Amino acid sequence: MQAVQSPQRSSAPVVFPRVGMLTSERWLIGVHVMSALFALSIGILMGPFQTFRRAPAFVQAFPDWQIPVFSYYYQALTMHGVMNALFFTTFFIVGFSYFVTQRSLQRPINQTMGWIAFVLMFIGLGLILYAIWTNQANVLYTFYSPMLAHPTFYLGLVLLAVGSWVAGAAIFMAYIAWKKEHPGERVPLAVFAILVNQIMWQICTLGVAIEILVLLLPASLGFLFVTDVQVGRALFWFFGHPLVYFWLIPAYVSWYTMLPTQAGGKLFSDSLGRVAFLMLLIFSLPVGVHHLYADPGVSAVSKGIHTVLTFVVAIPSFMTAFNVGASLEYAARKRGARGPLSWLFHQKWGDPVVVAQLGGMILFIMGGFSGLINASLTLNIALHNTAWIPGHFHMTLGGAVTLTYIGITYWLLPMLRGRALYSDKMALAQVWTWVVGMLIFGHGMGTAGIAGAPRRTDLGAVPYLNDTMIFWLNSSAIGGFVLLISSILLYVNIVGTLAFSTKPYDYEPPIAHRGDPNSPLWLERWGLWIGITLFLILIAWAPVFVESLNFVDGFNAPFFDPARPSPITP
Ligand code: HAS
Ligand code: CU
Repeated sequence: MQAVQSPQRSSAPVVFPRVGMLTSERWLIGVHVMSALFALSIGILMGPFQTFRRAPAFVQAFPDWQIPVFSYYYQALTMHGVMNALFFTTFFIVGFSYFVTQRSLQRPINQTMGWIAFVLMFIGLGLILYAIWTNQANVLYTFYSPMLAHPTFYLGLVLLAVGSWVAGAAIFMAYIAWKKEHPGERVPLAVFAILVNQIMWQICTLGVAIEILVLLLPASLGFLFVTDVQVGRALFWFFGHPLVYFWLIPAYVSWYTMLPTQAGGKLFSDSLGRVAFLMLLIFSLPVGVHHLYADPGVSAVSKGIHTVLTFVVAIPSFMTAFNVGASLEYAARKRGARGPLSWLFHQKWGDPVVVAQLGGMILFIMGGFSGLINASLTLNIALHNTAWIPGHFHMTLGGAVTLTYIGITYWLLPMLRGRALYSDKMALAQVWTWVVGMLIFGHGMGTAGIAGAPRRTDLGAVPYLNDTMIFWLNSSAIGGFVLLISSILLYVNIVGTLAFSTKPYDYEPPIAHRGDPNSPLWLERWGLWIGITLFLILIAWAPVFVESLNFVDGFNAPFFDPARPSPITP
């Protein structure tokens, strides 16, 4: 990595502060990043072992293979999904959002609120680890009813959500205070996006909060014995789709507001970025039924409405591809790239921070297009319960999002520690093994899924696999093995940076203090955008909940506890 030498010349409003952070700021952000990396270290390790279990070649070679937790399929899969998708992401997003907000607005985040939020989320992590580790929560990261987990699992989720709400409130407060002092000024694009993310999050988590507090927690405490499965699933996916953009937006913050400078250029259009983020706010919420296409309790009309809106929500990502792509092209041409495609090769391919983000984009091209295939109602019916879907989300969440977060970690962690990254070469090797491993894994899963291999099933020893499925499941395990190597490289470098790095930190992250004065101020009319969002939610979701409630006659599905069947099933 190279130090950023000078402010961006061509865009006047952008200035870089000295890095000097208060110790209290460092600690608050540091504990979030470390907790995220801790959750990831558990979740990430479970992944390759899942791929081994699902590979017939592996199961034949090691038929007696047993390691507690790792080899219990649903326990390990729950640990994998919950740690990676819910805890790693949320801790990282909160820590990164604090960093961006306070450095960009040059005002501190309320420390008391920040620490309260952290403690809540951290206790949540502990409770959930207890529930899964003791084999009392084999419900996967989507925790669909009528499966039931130990109360500590749901309490852990509640604390994670409440903690993240407090964190969001602290960010809103910083923005409101900044706005009072800077009337008529544009908020920097990075903070604009963080605000969009927090608004979307505060709205969507209401769905899952109702699901947990009304349907699941009372049942796991023994007060409720029956449920309505369709209502539970609708509440979950009201939250579940915006959740994926909650993960994506911080990665986009880096692609839009940091990568252009890191790559040696500038962002093509600040205003276009703002429009893309606003579209993500407005259209992320009314599309969740694309996860319920195979559900009998939602009408074809509702499915149709959500299909159309799902195609609309992909548009801001196409806009991002254009905007960020143009910025990368600008950077490369500034360095002398000629011809139509040579800009692709003139990137900073030796800088792990840049390469991690470019690698994320390469994976996201596959992830995004597979998402558009999922979005088509008819194609989805053929793919919904197959390995294709994990193929899709490992390219998006495991690819674009995780790799970008890793790229951010490669400068943020050294900055918080005050020491340079332990090894840039190791980081580069880590990024490339991640890209290659994820491509092999995702392609294997996708193709096995098209051939009919189911998802969420322990496949290694089942008798019904055909040769195509066997080949691609084995291939996925090779991808899993490459990802295992990548994960080891990641953690060796993290420990090295924290404990053994002796080089001083010399990398100044590109943080803008002011928004582009050319971007229209009306884009910051939050009341208007929230109003439109709520209106669309009403149109898109009210019929779904009415249909779901009417689908079966009241709450009549008995709960099922996969770990402890007897005490709760009536
Ligand atoms: Fe998805 C299921 C549709 C995006 C995550 N998705 C999932 C699940 C997860 C997930 C976790 O319609 C599984 C949930 C479960 O457990 O059941 N998804 C979409 C669509 C998009 C999409 C239309 N998904 C994401 C993102 C995720 C994510 C982002 C996580 C972060 N997804 C679905 C559907 C399902 C689904 C159905 C349900 C399936 C089922 O049946 O269960 C779109 O938003 C995607 C738009 C993205 C693009 C790509 C743009 C490319 C870019 C890169 C630019 C490259 C450049 C070149 C500039 C159109 C921005 C770089 C230059 C170099 C030199 C490298
Ligand atoms: Cu979705």
